[in-house]
Amino acid sequence: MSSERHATLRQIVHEVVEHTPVFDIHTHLFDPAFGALVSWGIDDLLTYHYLIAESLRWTRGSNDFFWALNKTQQADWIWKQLFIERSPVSEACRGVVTTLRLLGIDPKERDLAALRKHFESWSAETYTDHILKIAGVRKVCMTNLPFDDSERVVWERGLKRHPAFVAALRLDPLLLEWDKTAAQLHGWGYDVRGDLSGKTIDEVRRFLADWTRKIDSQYCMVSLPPEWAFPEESVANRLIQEAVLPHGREHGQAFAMMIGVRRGVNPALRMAGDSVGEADVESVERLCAEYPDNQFLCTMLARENQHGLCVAARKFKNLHVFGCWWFLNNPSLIEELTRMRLELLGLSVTPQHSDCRIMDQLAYKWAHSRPIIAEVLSEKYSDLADSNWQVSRAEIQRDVHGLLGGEFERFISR
Ligand code: FIX
Ligand code: ZN
Repeated sequence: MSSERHATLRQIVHEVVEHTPVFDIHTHLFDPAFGALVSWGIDDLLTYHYLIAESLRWTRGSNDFFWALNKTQQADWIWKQLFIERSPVSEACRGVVTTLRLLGIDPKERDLAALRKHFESWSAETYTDHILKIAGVRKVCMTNLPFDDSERVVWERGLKRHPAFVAALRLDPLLLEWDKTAAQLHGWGYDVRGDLSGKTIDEVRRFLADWTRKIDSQYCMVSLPPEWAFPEESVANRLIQEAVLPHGREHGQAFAMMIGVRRGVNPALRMAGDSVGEADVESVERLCAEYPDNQFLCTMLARENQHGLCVAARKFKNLHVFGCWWFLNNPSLIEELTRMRLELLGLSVTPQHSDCRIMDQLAYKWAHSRPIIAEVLSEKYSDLADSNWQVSRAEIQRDVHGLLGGEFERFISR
């Protein structure tokens, strides 16, 4: 194909990827009906835990001074460290600058007090709709934690849900902190015992069924440490095998595993103190092999695991790989992973989720990922065109819809 036709194809692919609405399959955002739990605006953007970790690198000694500040003061301090005293080149810093641009705010005066004014006139509801439009996001999946008191009361009180927000049931406390969670479940009227005896498994299944219905969950999920192994005798594995997977088969809930996080490696950073470790892909393969009637979603945090995970997904059709999680959500790694995944898995993958915690971040995270996905995809279409396989615009639109959430919807509805 001539270089001119390659250029036209590339332009069409970029256009299609830019304009295709996304289903963002894993975020920590809340439906605006959750009120005070919704995070948005410049102070929340600046106090994102990625930026806390980056800014505290410029200090010596204890971090206590930072934790003693209120949110506005923390934002002031981070702004000074990462945006005034040096240039904001990291991906998380660049995200703030991109967000301001997409909101139509000119940051060139570098005046945080003036920037704050732009966020004053919105409510959580109007702001959410504004951001969804700017980001081109059609559906947002939350991470829902009934074990968290402030979230549970909202579900129990009842809420009028925003049409773009769907729920997913997060199971970390159930699977990883069973002793504490058993006491909680007991207090809510589930007849469970710490040693899993008696009616415990049935009662955990009753709890899962109750909350799946209450929140209309799309899937259930857990984050796991790199040491997680299957099979292996552990409370988490017993609960997975005897409660979560039977529940998944009965209620059509895929089980998402986010593997490779080492929590609290530096407790002085609080929620910014988690790290990464290489995990065991073979455990994922063994789980998929033993439970062919369950659907598994998986993302892994270590770069070293990405190739093995793609190969595992080639072997098991009940395994769907998603996202460039957390420390992988950087342009160079998104490109590498997306290329590897398309080459090994074709279009049966969800290349990206945003993991946003602050509503505004939807704008930058997708604005940063879309051109990379488009570039890799257009390279693949160009290679095909060299052998005279021309893709039509409609075919490109079909493919991109699949990559940006459509394929995920098909996978979880099987
Ligand atoms: O466990 C998770 O879902 C992680 O994504 C978060 O806990 C993490 O803090 C995060 O925000 C990563 O992007
Ligand atoms: Zn997350």
